[in-house]
Amino acid sequence: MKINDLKIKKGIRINEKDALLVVDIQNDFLPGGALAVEQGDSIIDGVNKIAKNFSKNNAAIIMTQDWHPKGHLSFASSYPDKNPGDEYQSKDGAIGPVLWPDHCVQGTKGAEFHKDLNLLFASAIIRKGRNPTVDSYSAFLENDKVVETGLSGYLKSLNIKRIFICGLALDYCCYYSAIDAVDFGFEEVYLLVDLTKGIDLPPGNISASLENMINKGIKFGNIDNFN
Ligand code: VGL
Ligand code: ZN
Repeated sequence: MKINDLKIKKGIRINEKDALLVVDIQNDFLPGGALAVEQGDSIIDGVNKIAKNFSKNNAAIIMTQDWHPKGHLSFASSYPDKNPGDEYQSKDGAIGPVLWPDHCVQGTKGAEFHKDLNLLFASAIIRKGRNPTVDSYSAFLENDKVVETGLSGYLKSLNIKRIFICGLALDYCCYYSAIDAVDFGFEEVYLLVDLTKGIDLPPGNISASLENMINKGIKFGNIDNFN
């Protein structure tokens, strides 16, 4: 499945039961960063625009920040004989399916939001991946599928029904957040396809994740199709 072949929902009207989830627009995921997503910087203007639109319509805006301790077990450098990009899956699912370069280490420049990302409209910032032995791609649930970040409860207490996801990376943090949003019972979950870019590791991962999202009932939007 290719992004250009997805069916895009038209005429979305944002309301106060909607939430925009802006995923990991941090220096390390942008060109020049440790785990750079190709063209990741090209989405920032659009994300700022859509955030302003959500804010104007009294919707919630949540940003996430990958926030690892030094020596995190998702880093290839934590193993004597591994390189970034190597396939690796821990038995409990906590780490994998690949290992990463050191990235988004707490307190470093790489972990900071990109300077052009407008944080003004965010009502909450969720930091994830803080457990040294468990990764957290999803904004809702750590990779062990047990420990929650608290985001679901937060959004439910705000009576949020629809979730719109943008940011980095399409096939990791956006993908897992979208799947979990459905599993946590939110009525409609959208990926904003022109406001996200993928890593595609292992190769083919973007296509496979789009396929899985379609099968899960996730919908697709873009910035031009909001009223
Ligand atoms: C991410 C890999 C490792 C992401 C975070 O934000 O998609 N990907 N950590
Ligand atoms: Zn990470």
